[in-house]
Parts: sequence; C-alpha cells; structure tokens
Amino acid sequence: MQRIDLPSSSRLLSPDFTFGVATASFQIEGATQADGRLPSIWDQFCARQGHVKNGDTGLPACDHYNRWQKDVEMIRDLGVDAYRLSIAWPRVMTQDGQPNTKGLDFYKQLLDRLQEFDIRSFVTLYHWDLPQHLQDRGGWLNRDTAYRFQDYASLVSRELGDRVDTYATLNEPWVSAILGHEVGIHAPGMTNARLARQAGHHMLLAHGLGMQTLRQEAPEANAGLVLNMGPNTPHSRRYDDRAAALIGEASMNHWFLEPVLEGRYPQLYTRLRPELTPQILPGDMEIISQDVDFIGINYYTRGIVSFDREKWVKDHAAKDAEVTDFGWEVYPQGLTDLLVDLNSQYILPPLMITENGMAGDDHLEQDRVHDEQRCRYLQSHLQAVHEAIEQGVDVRGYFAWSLMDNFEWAEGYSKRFGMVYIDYETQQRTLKDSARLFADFLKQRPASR
Ligand code: GCO
Repeated sequence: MQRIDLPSSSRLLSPDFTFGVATASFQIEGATQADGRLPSIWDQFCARQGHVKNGDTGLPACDHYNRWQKDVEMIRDLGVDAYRLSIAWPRVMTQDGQPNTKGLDFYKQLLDRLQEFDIRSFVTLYHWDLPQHLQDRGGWLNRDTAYRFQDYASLVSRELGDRVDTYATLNEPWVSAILGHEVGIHAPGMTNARLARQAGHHMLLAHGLGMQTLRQEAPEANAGLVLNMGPNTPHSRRYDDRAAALIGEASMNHWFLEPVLEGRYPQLYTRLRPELTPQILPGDMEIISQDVDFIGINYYTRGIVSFDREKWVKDHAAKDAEVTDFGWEVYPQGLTDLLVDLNSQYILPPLMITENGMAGDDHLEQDRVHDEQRCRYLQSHLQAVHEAIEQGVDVRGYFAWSLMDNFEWAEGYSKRFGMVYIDYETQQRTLKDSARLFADFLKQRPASR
C-alpha cells in the first residue's frame, strides 16, 4: 500500500496541526426513537415518499447510539488528535425547552471517553436535524427559531461543561438553506429562492446568538462555524462566463462568510438579485459578525460554470476528469486555490478543513476494502492543504469526511464516504485501505507530539 508523502518541513507534520475524522448525528446514530428523542425534519423528510433514495431513513444508520463505545475505540486506534461530531438537538431538549437527561447522558459519556483517550472533541451544534416541532412553527423561516437555537446552545454548553474543546454553531448553512428551501432536495423540501435566503439569514442570526451564548457559558472553548465552499471555474474565457464564476462564488462561498467576517452580504449578489435579499432587522449584522475563533471549510470539489440568461449561473460537468462515485470531479488544486483566494480577500481567523473526502464504489472482499481512489484523494488533498499553507494561509487542522459510511442525505445509504466500511445488515465495521493509510500516516508523525 502507498504511503502519504509530505515534505518533512510541512506544517501538517507539526505538533500543533490537528488531524481528525468527522461525522454527524443523523447520519450515524440511528435509534431515532430511543430515550425520548423527538422527530426531526429529516425523519419527516425520509418518511415522505420519493425524497430519499430507496426510501432509506435514519434507521439503522450505523447504530452508533448503541455501539458508540466500540466506535470510540476505533477512533482512538486510528491515532487521530480530534473527533468532529454533532449533537442531535431533538435528543437533548424536550419540546418545552427542558433538558432530556437520557439524550444528554449519551453525549456526556461519549465525550468523557474521548477525553480519557486524549482525543479533542469538535462539536457541531446544528448539523441539519431541526426538531420537527420547530418546523411545524415555520422552521428557519420563523425568526424565532434563531432564539430557540440560542436556548439550545445554552442548554448544551451548560450541560456539557468543559468536555468540549471546540464548538461549531452550524454546519453548512448554505446547504440547509438552499438545498432545503430552494432546490428542495433536502429537508424540509421547500422550493422558494427568496425564502431560502431568508432561512439562511435566520441561520446566521442563530449562529451569532449562539456565539454570544457560547462565549458566556463556555468561555474556555473555541467557537466558530463551518461553511461548505468550492471555487467556481469559468467554463470558457469569455467575459460573461468569468462573470458567472464571480456570481456563483458570491451566491455560495461569500454569502455566508462575508456577513460573519465583515457584517454584510456580498454586494455583487444583492445588487444583481435584490429580490432575493432577506429582511434584515437593525442590529442583526452586528450579532452575526462577532469574532469567531476559526472558520471550518468543507471542501469536496469545484464548480465549472457558464453564464445563463435566466439563472445567471449554469453548472457544467468537468470533461475528461476523474470523478467520484457521486460524479463529483476530483480536483485537489481547487482546495489550494480556494484557500489562497479567501486569504487574499479577507482578514481570516485560523481555518480548519472540517470535511474533505469522497464517495467510492466500495466493496468488502475477504475482510478488506481496497478504496484505492480514496487513498489517492487523501494524499492529493493533504498536499493541497500543504501548498495553501506554503502560500501563507493559516490552516490549523484537517478532518476526513467521514469516519465511517453513513446516511448520505438524499442519497440514503447508496453513497459510501467512510474510511471504515459499514455492513448495514450486520453493523460490522471494517477498516478500508484509506483508514489504514491514514492511521499509518498519523502514527509516523514526529514523536514530539
Ligand atoms: C456536509 C455534509 C455531510 C455530507 C458530506 C458529503 O457537511 O457536507 O454535512 O454531512 O455527508 O458533505 O456530501
């Protein structure tokens, strides 16, 4: 098997660079009705026919709720420094805002075990599993949900105390706002472009209110948020295609970053599409733009775009490119380009790569999974992070998505992103070659750690 190769002087090999694996509650936990967990918008979405491939649901997922002890040992054996997980809001808070002790105990035990193993925890508060009772009152279209999120952040940070090293308020608000409210392929399945941006604004408000609370209740913890991003490459050198690339980036990459770092939405987009600009109340942008300790970047691929008269931006498939099982182009250079570009446009806090990985057509053969493409993907993307750091970007960590195969949203269990293979019938876990490669790499880092 190949080895991960980086220059010996690389910052990625320094003791203060964090390596981890990432998961999210709804994607791995299963046990959707255990111990008083309330329904979430994803339970509801899965139950509506035709929304999720093969009618898959949050059951069984990886049954992590019952198998967490072994899973944490598996994480330890990989040799990572940190584990990124998310808390299921509907597990830990009752409908009237009280703590659900049993749900909280699950996370307390898990986090205690991580601490025992000297693994730092990166906890995402919102990875898309909004309690359904809040959706019934308008969900993210209702401004009040941002305040309910603040209550939830307060409950979690008080209950979990110093077990958490780093909090992320939200994971990928672009995805939950746009795919959930404009494109309609994610919960809650709405299709209204203007309302999608309004939902996004309330998510940002939730982020800001959540930050205020975390600063008070968990002053020792780091806190920030996680955004999905990718560079947009113009389909041709034509002026209008290059303009489309800028518009695409404003509508996705900058739409959530600029408010947080600079307290305003990208003007390129608000001027072009004023009808989509959300309603902003006085004081909102101040709440949203508080200092964060880090920004998490989730990177999978780039976009290739051309100008379109109706939609402004039209996506194209990459020609003659290597793609993953999802059809996404493998384009590590895009990660370097993205990071360098952001660094030139903003005064950034430290960055973490909070997700990076790929779906593979993985098969279990004689207790092994030869995910050769994922091994190459890992190598080339770590190299891409290294190059961005060489060009001056302050990247402090890298989390592989994902620890194990799991529920891939609208794709159900059909797409496998894990470094560990899950047999959903037997719940057996098998390390893929990529997990072995990653573990070897982590163990060979200089001993000063
Ligand atoms: C994300 C998603 C993950 C997905 C992954 C692959 O944060 O993008 O949170 O949950 O599984 O991105 O699509």
